[in-house]
Amino acid sequence: MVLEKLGSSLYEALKKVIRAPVVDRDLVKELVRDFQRALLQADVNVQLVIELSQNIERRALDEELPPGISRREHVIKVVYNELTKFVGEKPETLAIQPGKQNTLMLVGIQGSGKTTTAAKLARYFQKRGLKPALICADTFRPGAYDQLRQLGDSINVDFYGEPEAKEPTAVAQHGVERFRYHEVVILDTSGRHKEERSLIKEMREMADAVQPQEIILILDGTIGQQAAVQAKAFDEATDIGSIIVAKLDGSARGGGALSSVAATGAHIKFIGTGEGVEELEPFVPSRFIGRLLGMGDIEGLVRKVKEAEVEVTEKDVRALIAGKFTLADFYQQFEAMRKLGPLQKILGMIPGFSYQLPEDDIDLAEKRLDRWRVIILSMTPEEREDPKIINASRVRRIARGSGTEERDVRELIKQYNTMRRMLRQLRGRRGLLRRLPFKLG
Ligand SMILES: Nc1nc2c(ncn2[C@@H]2O[C@H](COP(=O)(O)OP(=O)(O)OP(=O)(O)O)[C@@H](O)[C@H]2O)c(=O)[nH]1
Ligand SMILES: [Mg+2]
Repeated sequence: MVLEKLGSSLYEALKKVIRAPVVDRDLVKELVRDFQRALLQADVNVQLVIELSQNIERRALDEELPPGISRREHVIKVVYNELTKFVGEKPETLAIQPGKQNTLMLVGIQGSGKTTTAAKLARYFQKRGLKPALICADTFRPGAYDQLRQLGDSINVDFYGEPEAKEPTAVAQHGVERFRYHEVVILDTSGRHKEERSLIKEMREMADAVQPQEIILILDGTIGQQAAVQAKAFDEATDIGSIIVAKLDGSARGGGALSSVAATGAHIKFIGTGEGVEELEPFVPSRFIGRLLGMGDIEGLVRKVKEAEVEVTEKDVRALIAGKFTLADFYQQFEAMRKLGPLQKILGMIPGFSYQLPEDDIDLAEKRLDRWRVIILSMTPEEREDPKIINASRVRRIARGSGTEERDVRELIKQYNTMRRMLRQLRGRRGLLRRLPFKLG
């Protein structure tokens, strides 16, 4: 897999920095050269490679070190930042309004992966509790109807198509009408050769007729830097809202496709990583970079660099470990966690103690946090001080009062108990505070 191959060569390059006894100018230059080689081999655009490596070199060598940060950590942080900037800072998702019909129209040239991606998207939304439907508006390729119907059947998603029809726009309209109570209606369209005017015309006509919430361009990741050219051409012809890059498994040119499309400022929302319906991943730039760079070690180091910038005083730590740790404290910890708060720091840095705070998509975590806020607000002060007293009937009352489900309330209490147990264990370890591997106060 190319991304892994690119990743492993970037990682090998970084490892030199991690292991070197001293990080000096020569080593940084060597790192930059290794990076250039790895990126060029993965088909990343030369101009981009030059820009990226110049930025890394300049910042790694010239920037002043923040207090408490070694040159080594600084270089790693710079590499991580620059790579993240390179593919986009923030993850983007498709905006779907639950309870409404959201029509997504997939377009792209022949064989780019539209039909497969249609089914993957349906599966993706189905797993998130939304009601999807699939429409085959490809009247061009024989077999298109059966292909999508079978995919729909395999994941139990409603399907509409007209095997004998000649007018794709009419089929699309009928389908969208039929599925007016479905939340995510996915329109699979036909592909042609990229030069064909008729494809663009058909696309426009259909978009005018069904007014999709979003037109999604499916690009084949194996075409490398050409992907950016295609993205531009489609974008000029119609209102492309999002991009999905398919076939990023197995492709030797995946690095080129992703980086060049990202560089155009287009919104890549998912990547396809296999033929199966599950093989669709939200495109999260930072995670992608983490993976490219060999994950664990690097992320840990980057985190350490960031954490060093968060102030934790010895008093905070003592209070947290020795204190009562009520539900209200717990809630505060989660709020703080959004900013990489002390608890994560303390737990994460203790040798042999690797509890990870739940790390969902940031989005989900924030939704959960909002839910916990209303749940905790619906408790009485006694319950907040002493959650042990929350029995089944109290759970019911709290759920009703906060407009949540009983299982949400129970989940909150469970998380709280886990964390409280851990803090108690910490308290039991003698001399812990002295052993903490970071400076306090
Ligand atoms: N390895 C891999 N193969 C994929 C991926 N997505 C699609 N494919 C394969 O690519 C081929 C074309 O995919 P389709 O989904 O039929 O492409 P399409 O754009 O609908 O093609 P037309 O309808 O002919 O325009 C199929 O063999 C798929 O199995 C992916 O992410 N990884
Ligand atoms: Mg198709």
